Amino acid sequence: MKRLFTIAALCAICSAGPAAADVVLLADDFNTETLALNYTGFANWNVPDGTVDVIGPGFFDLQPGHGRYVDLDGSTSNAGRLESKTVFTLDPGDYRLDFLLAGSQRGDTNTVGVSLGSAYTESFTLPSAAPFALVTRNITVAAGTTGRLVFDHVGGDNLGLLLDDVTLTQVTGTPEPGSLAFVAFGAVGLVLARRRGRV
Ligand SMILES: [Ca+2]
Ligand SMILES: [Ca+2]
Repeated sequence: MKRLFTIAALCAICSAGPAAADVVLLADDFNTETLALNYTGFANWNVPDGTVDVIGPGFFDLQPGHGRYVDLDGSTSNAGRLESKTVFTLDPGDYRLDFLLAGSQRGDTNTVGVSLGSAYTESFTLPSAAPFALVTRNITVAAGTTGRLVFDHVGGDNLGLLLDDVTLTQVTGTPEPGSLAFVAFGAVGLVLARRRGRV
């Protein structure tokens, strides 16, 4: 009978509503944007300075296999500033920024400044041949602030770093329901094993 109660308790844990999980504040693979030079029609981004290009299959596809993506130095000899339309409210806590960045693939070394309000700023310099590689940064916000996510490319020779798959996540630190169930399973298994040992 006791075992039935234990199993019932376990099932209650398994079927409990989902715990608060990480919150995706922005996720963009650029695949629904239009292939175009000096593009400004982004769903999630403004280009308040310089220009950027959206390239991909059939249109200057410098890194095949990633759908559409952004050349951060467009075609007006004035490198672009790609700025999230959203001004994020950053409460104290942990955040994670992920994006793919590649070299220009056209023979030059390039630099982009990446920032999230006053919470984070970093400069990336990549050689021409660097393929798309994932950049992940864990950002801890100590005092609440607000800000846009910005990719601000340096220079202006129409050959820029390539950007794709940008994701900004608020990390809640709350365990996923699956991991809770896993812990519960372990505990119940231990209890049952001990009981069997006594019998
Ligand atoms: Ca893409
Ligand atoms: Ca360049």
